[in-house]
Amino acid sequence: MQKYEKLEKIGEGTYGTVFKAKNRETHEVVALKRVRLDDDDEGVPSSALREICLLKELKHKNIVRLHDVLHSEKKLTLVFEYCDQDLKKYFDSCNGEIDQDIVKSFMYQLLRGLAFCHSNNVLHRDLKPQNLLINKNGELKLADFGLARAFGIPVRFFSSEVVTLWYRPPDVLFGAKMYSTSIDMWSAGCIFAEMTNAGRPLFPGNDVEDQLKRIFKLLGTPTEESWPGISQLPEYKPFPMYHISTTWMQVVPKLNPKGRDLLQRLLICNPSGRMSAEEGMLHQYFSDLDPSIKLATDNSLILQGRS
Ligand code: Z3R
Repeated sequence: MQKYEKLEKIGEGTYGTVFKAKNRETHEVVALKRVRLDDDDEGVPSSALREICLLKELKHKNIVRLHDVLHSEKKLTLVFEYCDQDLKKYFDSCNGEIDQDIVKSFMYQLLRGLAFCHSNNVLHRDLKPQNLLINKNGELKLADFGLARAFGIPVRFFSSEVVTLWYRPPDVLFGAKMYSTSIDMWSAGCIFAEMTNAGRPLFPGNDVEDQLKRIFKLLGTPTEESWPGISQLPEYKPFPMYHISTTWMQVVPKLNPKGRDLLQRLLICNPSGRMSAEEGMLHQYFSDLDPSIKLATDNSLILQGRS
């Protein structure tokens, strides 16, 4: 750890505090994340270490680079690429106004990062504005990819703050354990709506029941017909049959019709009906995206070794 000079604290993540730091030799600025595990005495499980070391090979311009994994005295510190701010802080600086061309650029980069990870069988499982990082030049990068598989998603942060349910899909809220890429696509939809509304969350639920109620009031309550197998999910419970009474125009007034179409294809209760990241990038909404964003050379790289 002498390799890095710790600077200011930049956030409280799901697994521990994040600090800005400087490499004493190269002067490179990085983000240090000290991972606190439930039972520090037991040390870091070898399965988690293996997962994390694979993440070092996940290299893409829309994924925050994991430079190094420091493991000593049963403690784990992850050394990440530094970015200027997270999307939540960016919203705060927008004062309720956000340029819809910036939303389009961010959404495209979010889908491109997701498409890359999903094509390498890596899921995020806890996407939210706090782990979408942006740079002054308008680049968006996804942080904390793959950490949920390595460490699990706790109910509370180590700091006892409650982990948000706002971006969680209905299948996971009903206890589904068969995680697939569709979990991240729901979160991407929630974040898309939040971006177009300059930081107002779409489904700010207080607990699992309230979260599901908010979703079903907007999208209609799913049935065995619209979602075969729903009633067999481990924590399924019936909900009143809500009728759709709000239009997408009311929900996302700043978003154009093509954007509303993309949003509706992401926010589908039945996970098998949700659009994939690859399909999302090809959606008509992006037909007039600034070509410099679309054309930026795909310098993605991943070493083999993951089944
Ligand atoms: C890697 C993993 C998590 C984070 C990283 C890098 N950088 C973060 S959080 C960050 C957050 C801000 S600036 C950099 S903030 O000032 O906007 N909270």
